[in-house]
Amino acid sequence: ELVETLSSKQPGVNYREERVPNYVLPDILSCADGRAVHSAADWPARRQEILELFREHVYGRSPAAPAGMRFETVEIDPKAMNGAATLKRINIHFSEQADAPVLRLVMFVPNQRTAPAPAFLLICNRGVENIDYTRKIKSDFWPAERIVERGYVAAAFFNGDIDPDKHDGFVNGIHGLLERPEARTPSSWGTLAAWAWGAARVMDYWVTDPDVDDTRCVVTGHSRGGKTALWAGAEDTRFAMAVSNESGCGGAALSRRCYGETLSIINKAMPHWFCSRFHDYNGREEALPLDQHLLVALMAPRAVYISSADQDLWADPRGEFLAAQAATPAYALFARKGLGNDGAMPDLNTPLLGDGVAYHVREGSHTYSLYDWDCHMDMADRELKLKPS
Ligand code: GTR
Repeated sequence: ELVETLSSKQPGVNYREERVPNYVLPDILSCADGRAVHSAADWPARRQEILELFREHVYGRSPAAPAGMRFETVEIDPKAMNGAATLKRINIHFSEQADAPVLRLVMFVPNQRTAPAPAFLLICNRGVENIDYTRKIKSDFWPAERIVERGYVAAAFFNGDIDPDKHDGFVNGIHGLLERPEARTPSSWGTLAAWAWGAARVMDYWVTDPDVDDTRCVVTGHSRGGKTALWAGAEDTRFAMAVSNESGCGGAALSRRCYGETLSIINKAMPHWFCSRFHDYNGREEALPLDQHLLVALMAPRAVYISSADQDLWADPRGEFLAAQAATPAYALFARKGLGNDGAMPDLNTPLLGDGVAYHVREGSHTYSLYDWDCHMDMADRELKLKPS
């Protein structure tokens, strides 16, 4: 029924499984020169090759942190959330220029703990109000109280602090600060890469913060934020886990399926998100030297969680599941089972918490819900806190 409605509303967008083209996914364990990857010892070289493919063809190449970066403590309130947490507001500065972008990191550190705490970092793409540090505005999009209750630092920053979510010719935000537009190439970083770069700068700060266990940090995001979280986890291996909620096209969903949102649609609507070379594959997904299962594989052997919503067909839940599953060979190199299921998509509201890789599809529409957060934290509990499962 949903397929019928969507198909009639969006002619030209495929919502029918039987119309998914036949495709062959690039092999995770075959190097460009034809050599096969046999063991964990072979993985770093192959991983580097895959990472370069994504930099070159999808997200673009990002610069290093600027030498002048500094961390400013704006506020510390040890009695936040009725005493449950310590609020820390940290501004990450990239330059002394007056108009330079500033990443305003919000953190609630659980007060009930005996050691540095593991952390969840949300790359917030839904406005600063959803990460309100005064807690006057609360939303399931960032259930900070619940995250703290479960023993994690609830941390977030607004993506717009790093780069505006519009096609401005890359003259504003961090692009404007760190590069000259005329020096851009087809593989220069786009806006998703810039947001992911912001997450890495939070990690730079966290390694200096004794409240945070920097070996147990999770990067997460929803939709465009979920695409970004996967790329952040791929680029920065200091993240022990990445979570992609309903990230869809250019995130967890396989591009070759051309189901729901496609490359042509996304690159036209959001020309600033990816590197310009990605646009060369509009309508020619089969020519891509990669697909998004390789992005999931870049997390191996670290943990990754992919989640979908059954009404969010635009993001291709099945394509997201198949990418998570297709990453298994990379995990197998480390004697990890990955999703480790029998090949079928799990039932609705039945999270599949595998060994290193997790997936769920819940009932409902396109949003980051409390249910999603709880499942993601269940997986983090197992993968990072080593609680008996
Ligand atoms: C849409 C876009 C999706 C998804 C979504 C969101 O406009 O087509 O890829 O990222 O925005 O971020 O909510």
